[in-house]
Amino acid sequence: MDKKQLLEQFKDFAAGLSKKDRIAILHDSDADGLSAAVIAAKAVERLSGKKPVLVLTQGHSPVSIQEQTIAVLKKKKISKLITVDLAVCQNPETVRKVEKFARLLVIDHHKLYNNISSKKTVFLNAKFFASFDPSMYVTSKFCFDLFKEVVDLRGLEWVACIGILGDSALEKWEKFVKASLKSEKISMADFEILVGLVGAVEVVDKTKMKNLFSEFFNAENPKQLLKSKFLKFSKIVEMEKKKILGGFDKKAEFFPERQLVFFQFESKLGIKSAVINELSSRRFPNSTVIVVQEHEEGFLTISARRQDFKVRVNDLLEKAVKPLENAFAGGHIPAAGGKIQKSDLKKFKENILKELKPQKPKK
Ligand SMILES: [Mn+2]
Repeated sequence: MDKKQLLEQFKDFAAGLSKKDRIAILHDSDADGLSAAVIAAKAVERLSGKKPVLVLTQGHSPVSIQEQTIAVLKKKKISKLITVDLAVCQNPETVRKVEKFARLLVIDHHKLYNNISSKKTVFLNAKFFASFDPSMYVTSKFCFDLFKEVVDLRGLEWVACIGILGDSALEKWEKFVKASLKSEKISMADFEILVGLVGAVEVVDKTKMKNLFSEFFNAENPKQLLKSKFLKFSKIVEMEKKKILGGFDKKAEFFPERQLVFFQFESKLGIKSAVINELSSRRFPNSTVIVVQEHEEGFLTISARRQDFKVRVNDLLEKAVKPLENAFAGGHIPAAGGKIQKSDLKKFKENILKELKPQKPKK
């Protein structure tokens, strides 16, 4: 679809927001998703004169707008729904269900599965707007760029920065992030602490995400968030991550001819993203890294990373889980995830090895 046309649709949606509307924001629960939600909520408040009546996240599942969420939206009489950083286009039928009672604005940068644009839905995928890989056009920055066309968002650059760092897109937005560091008089390390804070709430107690959202929404600057009451969660996650990575050298499997690192571990915390991000960005940027963690009874969650883009790990995981029952996968070229039955681990591994062609050793 034409970028100019889409921008017009977006501007119409934004101009149509009013105090009479009951607006909800549904966001992914990672740093990019939360940051995008904060930016969208600020824009909604400034455009309509009223805060969104509902800001929510969901648990991870193959369906992007869950039945439970739709029920809540209905109950709260939502008339407009904005979703950010969720691959809603994977399940057009869920969008059609919401369209029965609300208009939608979908802002996302995940892989494009279906064009869900309709009379009731404005569908903005970063793919339509970026000349580079959309995984790098993180939703928080995309949201910021869109809404700043229709409302003054100056001073909220730092929120977008947290999403940029969370989705490993610093390389693409270095100038923007450095300018924000300077104007907020804050260090990169402090920004990283805030990224970790979102991840820690997601991992330790996701029900507190709405409280964290409020902290972000009400913060006058990022420095205030360095006093967040949820920093205690960050400590818990850091300790657990250290413990798990301590067992890495013993437990990891290496397939150098396939540039693959495979690591399975156990933890009570859903910590695989923190673990794999550390492995992939610090230790194996030029390998495909796959991490498997026991999740709920009988299931394993899977994550894959490839920082140099030489393997499309979303396609890799999708292909590897396709023949498996009760499994799903999806995401970006450099970062993807999913879930499989525990009994299918061997098959999953075989499928991965089949998909990854052995590389000639580098001279
Ligand atoms: Mn994202």
